[in-house]
Amino acid sequence: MPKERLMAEKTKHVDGVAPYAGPAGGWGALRAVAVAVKAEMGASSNTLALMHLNQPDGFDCPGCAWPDPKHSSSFEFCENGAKAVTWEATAKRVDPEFFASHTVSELWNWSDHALEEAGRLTHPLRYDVDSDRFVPTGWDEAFARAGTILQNLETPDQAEFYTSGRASNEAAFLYQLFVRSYGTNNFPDCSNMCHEATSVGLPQSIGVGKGTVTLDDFDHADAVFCIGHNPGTNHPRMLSTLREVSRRGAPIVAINPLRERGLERFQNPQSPVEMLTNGATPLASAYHLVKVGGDVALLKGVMKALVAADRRLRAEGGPGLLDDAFIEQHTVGLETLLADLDSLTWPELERRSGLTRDAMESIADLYGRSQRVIICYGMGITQHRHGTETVQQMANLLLLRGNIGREGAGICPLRGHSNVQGDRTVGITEIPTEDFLERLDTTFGITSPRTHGHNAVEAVAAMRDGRAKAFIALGGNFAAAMSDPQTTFAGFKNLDLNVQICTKLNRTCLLTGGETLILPCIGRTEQDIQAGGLQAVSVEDSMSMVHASRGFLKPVSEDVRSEPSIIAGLAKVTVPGAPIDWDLLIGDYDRIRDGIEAVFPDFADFNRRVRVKGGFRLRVGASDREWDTPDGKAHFLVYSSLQEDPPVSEDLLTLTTIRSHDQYNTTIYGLNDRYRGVHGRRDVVFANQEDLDQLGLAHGDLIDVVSGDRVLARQTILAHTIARGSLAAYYPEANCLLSLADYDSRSGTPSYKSIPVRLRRASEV
Ligand SMILES: Nc1nc2c(c(=O)[nH]1)N[C@H]1C(S)=C(S)[C@@H](COP(=O)(O)OP(=O)(O)OC[C@H]3O[C@@H](n4cnc5c(=O)[nH]c(N)nc54)[C@H](O)[C@@H]3O)O[C@H]1N2
Ligand SMILES: Nc1nc2c(c(=O)[nH]1)N[C@H]1C(S)=C(S)[C@@H](COP(=O)(O)OP(=O)(O)OC[C@H]3O[C@@H](n4cnc5c(=O)[nH]c(N)nc54)[C@H](O)[C@@H]3O)O[C@H]1N2
Ligand SMILES: [Mo]
Repeated sequence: MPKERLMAEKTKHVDGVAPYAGPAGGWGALRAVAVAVKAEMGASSNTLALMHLNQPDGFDCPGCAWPDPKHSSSFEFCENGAKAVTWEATAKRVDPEFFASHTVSELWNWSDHALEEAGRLTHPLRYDVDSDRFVPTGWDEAFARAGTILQNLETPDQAEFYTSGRASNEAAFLYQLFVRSYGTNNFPDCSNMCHEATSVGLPQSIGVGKGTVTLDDFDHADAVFCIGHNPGTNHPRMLSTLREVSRRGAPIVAINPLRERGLERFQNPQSPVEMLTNGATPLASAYHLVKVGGDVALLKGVMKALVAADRRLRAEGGPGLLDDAFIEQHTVGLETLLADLDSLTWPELERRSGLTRDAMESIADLYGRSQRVIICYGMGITQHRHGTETVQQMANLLLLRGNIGREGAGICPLRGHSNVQGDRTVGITEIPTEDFLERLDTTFGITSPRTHGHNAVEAVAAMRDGRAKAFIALGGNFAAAMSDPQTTFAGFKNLDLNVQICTKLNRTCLLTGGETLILPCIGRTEQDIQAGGLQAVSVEDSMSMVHASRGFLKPVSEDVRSEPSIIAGLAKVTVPGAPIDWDLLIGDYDRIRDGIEAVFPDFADFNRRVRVKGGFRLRVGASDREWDTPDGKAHFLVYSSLQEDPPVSEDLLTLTTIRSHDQYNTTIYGLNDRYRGVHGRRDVVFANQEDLDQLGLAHGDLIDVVSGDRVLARQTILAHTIARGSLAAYYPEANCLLSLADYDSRSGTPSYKSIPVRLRRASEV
């Protein structure tokens, strides 16, 4: 393109779009916190809540699952953590008067942002068909209505019990106990849409579906790889860790189709020098714009280059780069991996990854020179049709140099919801092991069902086909978070019962089929008072640290209850014959923790250890080179061909879906995406300028995104720093482009981040 045109395009005015020149964090973050506090809390004393965030005696931040340094007295504070807290501790209320003045049909047309922004739910509600409104109901009546329908289903397998990852260990454990004593393993959960590729892929590779590193390892790593995650927005406290890594001079390699500010440079709001001099610490020392879905090719290219260098060094008589002793003692499968790498050609790897051979060799060179390497990754890796295999290729790369199970090295999946890892640990899974069920049955005197249950995709299919009749949600906004809203929304309309245990109104609450109940609960910030007094709950972070969380604000109203007490209420009426004293369990959560300890030996001495400052770490075998695989070895796993991921065709681009800086999953705090330079709007699609040129489109044009017969209409296309052939749009708006049938066959994760699409000019209306 002629230079003048390029300049003209770059400077062309598009409403609400202006590049952001600042670093991540810094003054921009402080301003954003002030705005969030003012908008949600006004002058209320709830602002004090922020002072209790992630303090030893305070509550766990509902924002993300990144650990705190020893969970000690350091005042860890981040912009998006503050937004999560102010959003929950808001002074706004959605009370019975609110529902008296808005019908459900009217609310359906509100945006996701407006629905949650209206405030906290204050009373249990049931849907009244005649007036098309939610009306207040009593707790006992609500439980009885739900219990009767559940009891009258032909089989408990007609009910789906969803969990979102904010639920505490205690709530999640009690929930699965209720559901299994009722008689089903139908546990679709948000993990099915998130890190399932990790939960399925890593156990096959290294014997455990969790990360192997601790925060201390970051102090010893010689290099850190950040693949497919955006810490500046989604794990902001991680920026302090990356900042330390960078200041020690250890390289950080970013692999991401978009150039994300939070991986480039960070101004630490807690560093007076950086703040006063307006300085910043550079983060990534190398940034590779991989094509969306090109990570398998990239990882294979890096391994191919590493192996080639290893062979060269050995041919020259020196030691190689592969860790022979480790491989010999701890692994199987190297030969198959090498054969696979040898069969691949560079042009193919270049075409698939969007990177040059030189780039892949440079990554391999750095990797080979570093003694200790950590690979961090997020949704950019897992939410693809071959997410599980991609996770396993990262494990392969680490195993080649013995980078698992020693100081300063390992794999670090960045978990999503603040307790999504803990929920899985305490039994939220549709595919329970026999060992676990036996212990659960022995401890509580029940007979758990043995048939495996539904994951998220299977739950929607069952609702679509009329095989599921009831949906109970412990948190979350399932219908908006899932792929294929067309099918999911219709599936809800087939139900006899929709129960939403939640803090705020959202789209899933409005999918009124038969009986629809909203059961409002307290959040992390609030006091949970039961018969035995003030209760604390526990959560597990991304690094397997379990610690206590105790809210201190007064609950939002006298008519909201804690999650465990709502679960107990449902259980008492649904399974009255179960040999479990639900009231006793919720009277003092120590008793629930005793139950957890009895079922999971890793929680030995739970009640004492959870009271120790900073909590305790659960065993992760691979961290000590104990491989909990059937043969006791770590496995190099081969993903034999570079399958079409996604299909490559001349006129198809690959769309990934991302979070803006102002959202928490389906919760839209605001309409800005500061670091990407977008303000007051979300109807945009990011594209590469050269792709736009080729398509005859310009920055700011109005387009439709088309995938088969699915259309995301009237979006503004923006030229952005993004890999060729790749597009990005915001979730959940873009979910309408993804069919329920598009998911990773191994883990069931919807392929939210590799949607094949075409662009067309939007028709004038
Ligand atoms: N403030 C805030 N915090 C959050 C959340 C939130 O919504 N808001 N959500 C929480 C949850 S549940 C989760 S799971 C995490 C999510 O945290 P992340 O994993 O960081 O989430 P995403 O925004 O989905 O995308 C991650 C990055 O992947 C990149 N990417 C997209 N496609 C590809 C690809 O094909 N390859 C590679 N290498 N990269 C790709 C995107 O450009 C983006 O930078 O954050 C948690 N924390
Ligand atoms: N296209 C696309 N789709 C995606 C993704 C993507 O990257 N792209 N990411 C996926 C991922 S990683 C995830 S984890 C899912 C998220 O899926 P979910 O976990 O189902 O969704 P959230 O948006 O986190 O849920 C928000 C709702 O949770 C409720 N809530 C908040 N706090 C509490 C609480 O303390 N207790 C209870 N009971 N309820 C509470 C509020 O009512 C709020 O409306 O979305 C997935 N969907
Ligand atoms: Mo997630």
